[in-house]
Formats: sequence, structure tokens, C-alpha cells
Amino acid sequence: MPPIENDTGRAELKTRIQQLIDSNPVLVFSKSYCPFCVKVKDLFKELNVICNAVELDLMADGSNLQDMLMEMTGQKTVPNVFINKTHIGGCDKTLQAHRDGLLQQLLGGENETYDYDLIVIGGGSGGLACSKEAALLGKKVMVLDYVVPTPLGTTWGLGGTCVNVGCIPKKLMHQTAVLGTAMQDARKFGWEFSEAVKHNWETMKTAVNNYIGSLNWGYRVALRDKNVNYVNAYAEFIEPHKIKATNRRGKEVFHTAARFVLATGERPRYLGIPGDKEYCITSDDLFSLPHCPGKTLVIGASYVALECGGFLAGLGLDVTVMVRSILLRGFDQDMANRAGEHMEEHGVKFLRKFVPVKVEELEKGTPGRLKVTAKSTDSDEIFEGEFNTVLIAVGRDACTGKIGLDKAGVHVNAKNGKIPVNDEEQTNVPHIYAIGDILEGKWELTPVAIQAGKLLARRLYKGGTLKCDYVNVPTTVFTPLEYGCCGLSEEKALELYGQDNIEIYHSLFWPLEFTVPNRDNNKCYSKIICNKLDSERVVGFHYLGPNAGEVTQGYGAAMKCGITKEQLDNTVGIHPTCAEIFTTMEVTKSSGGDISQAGC
Ligand code: FAD
Ligand code: NA7
Repeated sequence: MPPIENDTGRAELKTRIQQLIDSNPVLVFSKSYCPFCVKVKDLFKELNVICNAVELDLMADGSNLQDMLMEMTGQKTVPNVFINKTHIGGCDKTLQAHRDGLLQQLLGGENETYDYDLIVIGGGSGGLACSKEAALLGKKVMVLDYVVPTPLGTTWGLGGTCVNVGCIPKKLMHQTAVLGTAMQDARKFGWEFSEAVKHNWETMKTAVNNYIGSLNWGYRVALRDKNVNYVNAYAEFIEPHKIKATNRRGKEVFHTAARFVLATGERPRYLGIPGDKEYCITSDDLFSLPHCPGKTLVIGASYVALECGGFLAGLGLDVTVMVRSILLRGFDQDMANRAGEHMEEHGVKFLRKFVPVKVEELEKGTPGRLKVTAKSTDSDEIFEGEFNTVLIAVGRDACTGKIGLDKAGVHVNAKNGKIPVNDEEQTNVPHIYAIGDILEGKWELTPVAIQAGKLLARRLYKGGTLKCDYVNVPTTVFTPLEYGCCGLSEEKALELYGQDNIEIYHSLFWPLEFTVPNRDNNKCYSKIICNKLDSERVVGFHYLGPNAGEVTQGYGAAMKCGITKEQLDNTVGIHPTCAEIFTTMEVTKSSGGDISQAGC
């Protein structure tokens, strides 16, 4: 078609283009063969955004449109992209806008109105931190939290895993066990109490759950005070900017938001063997179990398994841990085995290299009697045993399968259900973020989820630039002898730096408070791993002993500051404490020298 010469024709063409721009949220003037146009169209496809492409090369008056576009936008080339009536530009500019977040802002519709600025799915550690921070920054925020009952019907209140079925009840029950040991020690220190000491599960359970109830209430009040709209309903995406919220009675309500944060956490995994969901419990049931679990089999050797097995044994129960391969996969194996040995020495039985095959009910009751059949992983041996309670602790699955992520276009790792994000916790869909336990390759810890949620809100709404730092995160496993660590395991350090480039300093020690009761002599252990190529900077910190969390926290801060062995040596210890051991370690592992501690 020849170029349009007359004014009327040109005005009509301009109106036609303007109408196209006005009526399409995303419009791409394109040419079907152009690789840059394909790239841009693919981007929108990936973002699950409907993109209307006007293929100029397939239209009779395509070149006239291109000329008019030049007049209207100053750009002759394709692709020529418009979002919500805003001219973006070509391929490079569109990709850049995607990286900068401008695209999502425009797609999110500065022009469109949503019910909320931010909807957070999941009111656990991460979700609550993020929603409160965003509301403090003046945004209109909704948080949805809904607990799907366990197969046995256990459910709980607002606050997520940590408060209800994780850190809080776990630490309180660990403390119950620690007090039991302290009572035995107390006699050696001269305390006289003649009556037989016994533990009452129900009293502990009620006290712990009352405290949890107060935390649930506190969270509700905090959300109300900060003007976060809390809804007790299950959320799932039905469109990239729209969710369906279904409450306990099945009532459905729809909400839209410019942005979303996914913080749905994880739930315990089951074994998929006969009897597991019918007769076994998980940590989700244990902390509110109405009756004492009695003789217990713990299946799995995760930190959850060892912590629960540890405190149950500390309450005086008969506990067996069934281990498929190793203890505490992912943690320093030297430390994991020492923590395990201590448990074994204090009465916990370990059934190693076995996996369960079926669980049958022998007798109902509170607790009842269960028969467990297991098979060896390296022989034909079959184990059969009777227990009152079977606690499954074989890992946790991310709650990402039933929240409509396909409708929103969010990528999930199909193998483990985890969500990959960039270093700003942004998913592949620019207006959807994810934090906490559901993240691919990140720490599954409460303070990490909180930090990520808070900083994300500040970046989104306050111009913050700080990102969550996932390196050198200190943590503690609350086994009977507690294990605190920060940085690399010995295995990982060897792999990263090579044997020749690391120096390990270690020592056994005997806490003063253990000496009078004369227990666990030289069972506590400290170890640091140093990078010889970098002034013996400490890259791994490991502590097995009392109050591990308290000890590790401070050294974690020192590692953030890049502490070296020399600086540790120059630090004056606090005497008499366990933590001081790190200021006096002289024996290297490579020397094979004696590391037992005698005297103070
Ligand atoms: P969560 O706290 O799990 O919160 C997710 C919330 O979202 C839940 O309430 C869930 O019901 C809700 N939800 C899920 N899907 C939907 C939906 N579609 N709609 C609405 N709501 C939904 N960490 C530590 O730092 N220290 C410890 O000592 C420690 N001990 C632990 C002990 C145990 C036994 C367990 C299981 C965990 C422990 N953790 C510990 C880990 C810690 O609890 C988690 O890392 C933390 O809770 C993760 O926070 P989150 O916000 O990602 O998810
Ligand atoms: P983990 O650390 O993945 O632990 C799962 C545990 O359960 C582990 O000991 C597994 O043994 C064991 N397991 C898994 N499947 C089975 C079956 N079928 N039978 C017996 N035992 C089994 O899970 P968590 O969720 O507790 O920990 C998550 C993270 O927190 C983890 O990354 C840590 O860094 C901290 P395996 O070793 O695989 O033989």
C-alpha cells in the first residue's frame, strides 16, 4: 500500500493506532520474523500476561502504521511496546523495564485499581513480619493464614510453624527435659527432695499450649494495631493479580492486589506406607498430644527427629530413632555423630540403616499400641517392634502445590516444590515475591524468614536497598547436648578450599556445671575451621555443649565481621564459661594432638 499523503487518512490511521493502544493492556507492534519481537512476546508469555501483537509485516498497510508510529513515538523499529497506554520502547528497553520493576509496576496497573497494595499468603514468621512492615510503611495490606488440619485433625492458631508447632513448643519441651537433668544434678549440689520425681505430660502440654495461645492472641492484636487486614482463610491464585480465599465454612471471597508475597511454609512429609497417616503422628501433632506418647519410635534423623526424640527421652520415655542413613544430613557429620553418641549414652536407642514398611494398630488407646515393620537398607533383615507412638520426622514439603501458582505463572521446582527467587526474593513473575521455608536453597529458620520479609517490605515501599544475607547464618539444634554452628561444615570446607588450605582447631571440654554431678566428662566439643589462604579467617564454627544457641549467637556476629583465629586468640575469655573455649583453642586437628581438657 502506498504511503498516505492526505491529512484525513493520516488522522484516521493515528486514531486507529491510538484505539489499539487504549484498548489493549499490553500491545506490541511487531514483525513475525523479528527475533527481538519474539523475545519480547516470550517475556510476556513467561509473565503469564496476555500480549496483543500487531504483526506489521503481515498487514497490507503495515509500513504506514510503522511510519505513523515513528511520528507518534519517535521510534521506527519493532518491537514497539505499550503497557497500559504507556510507551515502553523496543526490546532492550522492555527487558530493562522488567529488570527495574517498572514493567511490573505498569502491569500491576498504576492505572488499574486493586483491593490491596499487598496481599501476603501465609501468616507465619515471614508473612507476619512482611505484612506488618508494609502496613507500617502506609500500605494497604491483607494477610491470609489458614492451617489445614493434620490427618489426625490437629490444628492451631495464627503465627505459623515456629510459634505453634516448631521452635517455641520444641524449645519449651527441650527445656522441660533440661530441667529433669538439672534436678538430678541438684541432688549432687546438696538439694534434698525425697519424693520420687516424675513428669506429668498433660501439665507440660497445657502450660506450653497456654503460652502459645497468648502468642496467637498477641499476633492478632499486633496485626489489628498496624491495620493489617488478617483473614483466616485458605488462599489460592485464580489470576496473576487475584486470589480466592476460602474460609473454614467453605465461603469463597475474591481479592486483588498489586503485589503478592508467598510465605506458605512447609508441612511434615509422610512416608507413603500403610498405616502412616492413620496411626502415626508428626511434629504437627506431638506438641499438643493430649496424652503422654509413651514408648516412642521416631522415624528419620533430621534435626526435628533428633530434637523430639531427645526431649522425649529426657522426660523419661523409652525412645528409639530409626535412621535410614546418616544423622543430620547437611550438618557437619563429626558434630552430628557426637550429638548422636551423647543421646545413645543417655538411653536413646538408634536403629540404624532401617526404613519402615508398614505400621499396624494392635490396640486403640491413649496411647494405644502399634506394630512397626521395617526393612534393612543393606541386608534382608526385617525389624518388627511394638510402640505406643510413632513419630514421623522425615523432612518437610513446601506448601506450594495447591495455591494456584500455575494460574499466576510462578515457576516452582517440580522436584521439591520449592520456589526459585532472585536475590530480592522476587519470583519469575515480577509482582509476586516469596520468603521463608518455601524458597529454593535457602535456610529454613524463623529469623531468616523474618529478616527476608521485613527487608523485602522496606525495599518495596521505602526505597530500601538492603537484601537478606543468607551467608553465615548461625543456628542451633536442640539435641540433649545442644549443637550450635555457623558457616561451613568440615565436609563443605574441605570441598570448597581443599585439605591443604584449611586449618581446624578443636577441643573437648567439660563444663564446670557438669563436674560436681560428675557427668559427661569431655563430651562437649568445640571446633573452628579456618581458611589458611585468608589470614585464618573462621569459615566454620561448631559447638556441642550447654546453651549452644546463646554461645553461637555472639560468635555468629563475630563471623559476620570476618573474625580470624588471631582475633579469637586476642579475645579475653569469660571465666568460667563454656564459650571461653573458643578463645583458647590451640590443638589443630591435623596435628592429632590430645584435645581432652583437664582442669580449668
Ligand atoms: P510458616 O511459619 O510455616 O508459616 C506459613 C503459614 O502459612 C502457616 O500458618 C500455614 O498454615 C499458612 N498457609 C500455608 N498455605 C496457606 C494458604 N494457601 N493460605 C493461607 N495460609 C496458608 N526455626 C528456628 O529458627 N529455630 C528453631 O528452633 C526451629 N525449630 C523448629 C522445630 C520444628 C519441629 C519445626 C517443624 C520447625 C522449626 N524451625 C525452627 C523452623 C521454623 O519454624 C520455620 O523456618 C519458620 O516457621 C518458617 O516461616 P515461614 O513464614 O516460611 O512459614
Ligand atoms: P531433612 O534434613 O531433609 O531430613 C529428612 C530426614 O528423614 C533424613 O534423616 C532422611 O534420611 C530421613 N528420611 C527421609 N525419608 C525417609 C524414609 N522414607 N524412611 C526413613 N527415613 C527417611 O529434613 P528437614 O525438613 O527436617 O530439614 C530441613 C532443613 O532444615 C535441612 O535442610 C537442614 O539443613 C535444616 P536420609 O539422610 O535422607 O537418609
